[in-house]
Amino acid sequence: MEPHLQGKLDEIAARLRKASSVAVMTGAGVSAESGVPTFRDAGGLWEGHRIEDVGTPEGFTRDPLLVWRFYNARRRNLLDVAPNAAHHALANLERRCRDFALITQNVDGLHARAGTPNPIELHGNIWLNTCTGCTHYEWADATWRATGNPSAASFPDDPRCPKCAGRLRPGVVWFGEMLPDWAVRRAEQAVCRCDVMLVIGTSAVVYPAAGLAHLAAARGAFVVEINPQRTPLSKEADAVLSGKAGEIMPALLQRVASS
Ligand code: BJW
Ligand code: ZN
Repeated sequence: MEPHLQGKLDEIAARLRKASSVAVMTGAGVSAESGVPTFRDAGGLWEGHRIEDVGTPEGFTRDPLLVWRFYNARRRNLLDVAPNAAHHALANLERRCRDFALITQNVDGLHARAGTPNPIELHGNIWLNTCTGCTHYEWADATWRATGNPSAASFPDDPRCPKCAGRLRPGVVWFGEMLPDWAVRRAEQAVCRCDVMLVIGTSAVVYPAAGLAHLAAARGAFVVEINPQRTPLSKEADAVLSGKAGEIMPALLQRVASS
C-alpha cells in the first residue's frame, strides 16, 4: 500500500475511533469484488439492456416479461455470490461504534448476509416481490433460505399475487419512482448526526441518494470517499481513498481495532 494512503488510513481510523456517530453509504462498487456487476461500467447498459427498458415503471408496463427475465437472471447470479471483505469489515466496524448507520443503494442483500443487522436499503431489495394490484408482498428467496438449498429456488417469469391474482413486480426502486419514505427519513437522520461518513463504491450520480453525502458535509461531518475512480463527490470529500473497497476497508478496520 502506498505510504500516503497509509497516512490517510491512520487519520481516518483515529476519527472513526473518536466519532460519536458514523454513517456509511454504499453503492454497487462494494459488491463488485463479490462478482456482482456494477451499473455504469458498460456503456450505459445494464447487462446488455437499456436502462429505460428494465429500470423504469414504464419499461415494466411495456414488457413485464423482459423485466422479469432480467431480474430473475440477476437473482440466479446472486445465488452463487457471497459477501466480500468490505461487507464483513463494515459489519465488524458497526460492532465497534457507539452509533452507526449503514445506508445502501444496493438491492443484493449482501450487507445483511455479512451480519449488518439493519441496513437502510434505499432502493429496495431484489428478493422482494410486491403486488401491483394490492398491498401484498412476499420474499422470493423464502424457500431456499428455509431449506438452505439454492436449487430449491424457483423464479417464475410472470409471478402472480396469491391474494388478488394481480401482477407481482420486483420490490426495487426504479427511475422516476419515490424511495421508501421511512428509508429516506432514517438515512437523513443518520447523516445529519454523524461525525464521519464513509461513501463507498458509488458513482454518486443517482439522486436523492447522492445528496446524502452533501447533506453530511453541510452539517460538518468528515466525508471520506472510497472508490478506484473519481466521482462528482471527490471534490467535496474531505478525504479520497483511491482503491478497492475489499482492500481498503479491512485495512481501515485493522487500524480502528488496533489501539
Ligand atoms: C468500486 C469498486 C470496488 C467499482 N471498490 N468501488 C435529471 C434527469 C432525470 C432524472 C433525474 C434528474 N435528476 C435527478 C433525477 C432523478 C433520478 C436520478 O437521480 N437520475 C440521475 C441518473 C440523473 N432519480 C430517481 O428517479 C430516484 N427517484 C426520485 O428521485 O424520486 C423523486 C422523483 C420522482 C419523479 C420525478 C422526479 C423525482 C430513483 C432512483 C432509483 C435508482 N434505481 C437503481 C435501480 C435499483 C434496482 C436494481 O438494482 O435493479 O438503483 S438505478 C442504479 O443506480 C441502482 C443503484 O443503486 C444506483 C446507483 O448506482 P451506484 O451504486 O452508484 O453504481 P454505479 O455502477 O453507478 O457505480 C459503481 C461505482 O463503484 C463506480 O464509481 C466504480 O468506480 C466503483 N467501484 N469497483 C469500490 N472494488
Ligand atoms: Zn395482490
